[in-house]
Amino acid sequence: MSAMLDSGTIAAIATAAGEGGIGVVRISGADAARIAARVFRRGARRAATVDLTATESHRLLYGSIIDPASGTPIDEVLLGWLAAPHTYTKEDTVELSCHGGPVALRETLRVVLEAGARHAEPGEFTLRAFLNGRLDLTQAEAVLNVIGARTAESLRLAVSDLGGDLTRRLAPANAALISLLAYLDASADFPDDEIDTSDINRGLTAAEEALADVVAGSAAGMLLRDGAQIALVGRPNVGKSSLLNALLRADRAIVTPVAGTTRDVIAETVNLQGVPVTLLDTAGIVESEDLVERIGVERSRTALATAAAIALVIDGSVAPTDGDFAVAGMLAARPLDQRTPVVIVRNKRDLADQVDQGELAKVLPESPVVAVSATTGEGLGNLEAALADALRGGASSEARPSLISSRQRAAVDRALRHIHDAQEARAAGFPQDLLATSVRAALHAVGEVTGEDVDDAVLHEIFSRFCIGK
Ligand SMILES: Nc1nc2c(ncn2[C@@H]2O[C@H](COP(=O)(O)OP(=O)(O)OP(=O)(O)O)[C@@H](O)[C@H]2O)c(=O)[nH]1
Ligand SMILES: [Mg+2]
Repeated sequence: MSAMLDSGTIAAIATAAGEGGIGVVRISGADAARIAARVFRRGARRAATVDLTATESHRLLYGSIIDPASGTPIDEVLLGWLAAPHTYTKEDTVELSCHGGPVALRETLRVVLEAGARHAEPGEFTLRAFLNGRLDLTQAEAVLNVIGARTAESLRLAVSDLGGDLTRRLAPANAALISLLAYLDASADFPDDEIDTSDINRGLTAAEEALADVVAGSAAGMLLRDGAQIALVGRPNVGKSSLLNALLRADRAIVTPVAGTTRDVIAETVNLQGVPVTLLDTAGIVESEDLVERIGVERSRTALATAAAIALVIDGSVAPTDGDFAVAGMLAARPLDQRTPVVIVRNKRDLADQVDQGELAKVLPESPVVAVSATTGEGLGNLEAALADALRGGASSEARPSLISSRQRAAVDRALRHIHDAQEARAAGFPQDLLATSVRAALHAVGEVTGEDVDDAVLHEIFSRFCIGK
């Protein structure tokens, strides 16, 4: 980490590995202009060197990268000159847009490093943006989520966090805690004065409500970012694999009229109302003598344990069998803390004779029943909505700007705990300095989210998740 905090000029390939139309080598730091001038020759004839410090900022120059040791041209490039402070890092920055071949980029980076830059650590450009005050920590972490976004919805959320929405939503809690602390400190200087406990209560409640509001939006946000797994389970032949294919709109899993077709767990990702969902198609659950089938059933049970929601598939055209009751009973018998929500899927509704499934539905009284046909696609929209609801736990689907990492969530939870401690201390009539200690701890926890109050180890943990060049 100490290497990451030095102020030398850094460089890295900023674009993804592999071949592409263009690839970018980025240089940032006080020496960026001087280093670039050593390896860049302007114009088609590669004759002129440039003095970037005398060049207007935010301009593109056409020319070539040469190896200054031999004069050999390496690539034809566009050089972007971005003078501090209006850059990603707030430092002087040069972006060399090369042809997007791995060798052209590697060679360009090599001569840039030989000319005096140091190879950047993962996330070091963004770390500098943070240390130089261009981004707060919530925005820096949002950069990761913009890059990693898997659906348009999760991208929208990450981009709003990029603009500092989370910090703005934390601001009222921050302000309430600061003024409370000032009040407590001031009254500590005048111990004989009566303090007004209703003021203290009001401050604590305001901070608590602001934080609770942030937490309330976070589950939906985390779901959009991280996605979730949904397991399709049921006895053999009810149409689990057919449903997987229908939801994927692709022929992924093998479907046959033979019971026991699926032997292993098949995982595929779909976009379910903006949530990136991994669907797990499992082996039909039966008592079996066959070794492979037994292993498959075992894996189905494991999938049940990891999934965030379960689709119990039944065949709506026949009366529920002992097999159906066995699977439903197994779901109903899960211990309370493992009761992920279940949606009962009555498949094969295209078949003429639909049979009442009421007795089976009684085994799982909380679960909604959705009728679909994997064959015709009827009812699939309802099924997607029911599954998305199950994942959201009935909470509103509104995705507010929200906590974007479990680290931030843990810090806010900590802040809430300290506020509760303060409330208890006040109610019990404890001395004010004890109260102030809890308020100060709460403020520190809020500061950890935004990065106002964060230590190197946490920074290292966050920025090491970035790719090199970002
Ligand atoms: N008519 C009709 N037939 C269906 C429907 N869904 C599945 N089937 C048929 O039911 C049979 C079993 O389908 P699968 O998708 O293989 O069933 P499964 O639950 O994955 O079975 P296992 O992998 O053996 O556990 C196949 O012949 C499918 O064509 C449906 O909605 N309507
Ligand atoms: Mg199957």
